[in-house]
Amino acid sequence: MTLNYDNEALPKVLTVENMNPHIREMEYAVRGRLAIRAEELRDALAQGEKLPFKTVVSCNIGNPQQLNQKPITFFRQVVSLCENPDLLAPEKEAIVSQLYPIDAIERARQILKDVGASIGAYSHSQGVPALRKSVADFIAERDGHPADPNSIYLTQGASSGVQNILSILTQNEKSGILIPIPQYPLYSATLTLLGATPVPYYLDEETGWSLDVEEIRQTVREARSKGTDVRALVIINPGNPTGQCLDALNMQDVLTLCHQERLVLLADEVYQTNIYEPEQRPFVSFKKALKEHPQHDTIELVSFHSISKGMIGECGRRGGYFECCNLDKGVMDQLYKMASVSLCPNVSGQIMTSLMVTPPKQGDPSYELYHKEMTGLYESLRRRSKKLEAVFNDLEGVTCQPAMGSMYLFPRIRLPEKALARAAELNQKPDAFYCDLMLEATGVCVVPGSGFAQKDGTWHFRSTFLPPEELFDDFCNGIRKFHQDFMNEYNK
Ligand code: DCS
Repeated sequence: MTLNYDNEALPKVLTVENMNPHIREMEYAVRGRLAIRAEELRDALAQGEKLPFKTVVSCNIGNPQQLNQKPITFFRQVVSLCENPDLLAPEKEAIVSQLYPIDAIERARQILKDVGASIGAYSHSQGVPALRKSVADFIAERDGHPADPNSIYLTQGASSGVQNILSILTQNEKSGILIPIPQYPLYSATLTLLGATPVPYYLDEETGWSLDVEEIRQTVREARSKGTDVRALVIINPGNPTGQCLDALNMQDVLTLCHQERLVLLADEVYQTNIYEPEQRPFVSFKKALKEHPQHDTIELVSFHSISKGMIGECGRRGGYFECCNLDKGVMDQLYKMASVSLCPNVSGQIMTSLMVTPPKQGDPSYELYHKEMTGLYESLRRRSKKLEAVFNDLEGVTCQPAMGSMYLFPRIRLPEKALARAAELNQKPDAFYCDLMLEATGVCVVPGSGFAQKDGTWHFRSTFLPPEELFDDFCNGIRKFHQDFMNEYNK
């Protein structure tokens, strides 16, 4: 018998046709086709190709440090000492104390003690207990209500927490999860992967992307009458891609709805410090709102936070947490089993999560610089959000709600008939057509609204306002000129 080792002749065992169909069907526009094209253009520029622009600007993703945002000094000082504990040896003290403030050195020592072994060792599957305790203390101080470290899971970004919670929540294809439209596509993608059913509810653009509880109730009842087992409600607050912040009264109504309709509430609060109208619309966590609700002992809530956003922007480090309230004890055990299969979240991400929740305090040697960096970044983000919003609202056929929070604007674009016809000819959605042309003309990569879903017949795109302030005017002018040229071309 002769064995055939000729690879060419053998069909592949695994093919796109026989792979997991849920993965094939999954879509994630934030890093989709346009982002891939942006990388090609970046390579072309690096190789000296002449294009109508000098740089590619990735406004498709909330990834601040990719756009030159500086990391917070204190956080990096502590993690660098944790990564290289040799620097903490007594004989190095004289040198190291010249390079690092004493509170960074002390903090690193404390963290290494808390972690116990090397940070290269697996930790507790839920996250290092002492680091979880620091998260619990932060929540208690933020909300004025206690938090239990045993109800907290440290995670690799909020993403892995959301994925785990959606997995445990869904039983089969009838299991339905209410997601906002527009939504952050982690939710739709994960539900596709799990073979469960997204149940869309719509945010109202005209009223600043507000959420109508009675409309959600109708949606639940309708979905249930058609056989969908609606189990949970996802709320992204502040919103992505829409930037709205919920008010406290509205939140109480949401909790009442969850109680009456028997829904688990998933509160995605990763943008909780990106709040740009704090007097008018301060951030209120759903944990705090829950504690002030008559059904505070029964409503099941999971809330998520991350080190990727805020002024920290440590996206690549993959850290975050979720807190569970009022979940069934048996479900909590199963959740622990799930986490244990992945052994543990990465320890560097856990350390950054603990630093996010225990920054230097007033009076500490690092406080002044920390405070200056944080407020500088915050003010700059706020200025950039207002500036870009004004630019969008000034464009012909464009309207844009302000970002009360988050890192994004989601302008609505009304495209001329001729542009709609051209997009149809190319078999493209009109917003994708517009965003493609913007990228090719300006190097600015944004995401078409269709990647987040939107009300039928409306078209949008999402842009971050993260390009650095010194380049921001050029960035705005590029968009302005592109839009004028586009309208001139298609309005003729
Ligand atoms: N939830 C929301 C609402 C998000 O916007 C993101 C990331 C996440 C969760 C997950 O982030 P981490 O896993 O990093 O914590 N936002 C993506 C986006 O829209 N742009 O950048 C990433």
